[in-house]
Amino acid sequence: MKTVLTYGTFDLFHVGHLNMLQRLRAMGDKLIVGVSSDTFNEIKGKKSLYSYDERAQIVAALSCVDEVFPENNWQQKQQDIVEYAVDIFGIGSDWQGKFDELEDLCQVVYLPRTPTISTTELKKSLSKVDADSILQIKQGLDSVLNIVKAIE
Ligand code: C2G
Repeated sequence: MKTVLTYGTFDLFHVGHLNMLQRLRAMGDKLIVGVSSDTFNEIKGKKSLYSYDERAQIVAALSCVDEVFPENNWQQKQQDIVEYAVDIFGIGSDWQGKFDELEDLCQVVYLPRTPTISTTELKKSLSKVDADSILQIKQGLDSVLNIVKAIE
């Protein structure tokens, strides 16, 4: 039984997250995921739209994920690897080299991220849509106002 471990925030779950989890699961027989707690997200400088419970529920529902637990700090990885008898620690290439010290405990792999999608970009495009809609409504109101003024 080969156990794979990874961590992440997984906010606004998208295909980049799914690709990573499915590829990691394919490297072994069991995939365990440490989902960043809301408190740890603040330490990471991330503000999630979904709470830890919602993000953990979504990740746990995936057929490629066998177990989910909270990631509360940077330091717990060594203990988690021992506790879960992890064979492979894997994470995206955006973390290249950052967790090499774990090689004393298990194999460490960095897999390429899925390009052109990220939670940050999703948030930006969603907020932009709001701004565009407000602008359209304002332009509509301005034209109604001009018509009213012309009639007066
Ligand atoms: N990911 C990806 N492709 C994307 C976006 C994300 O492969 N387009 C991967 C990341 O590389 C990471 C995982 O999906 O392996 C989760 O990404 P995030 O939710 O952004 O998590 P992150 O902030 O990287 O947390 O201690 C480690 C940290 O908790 C990792």
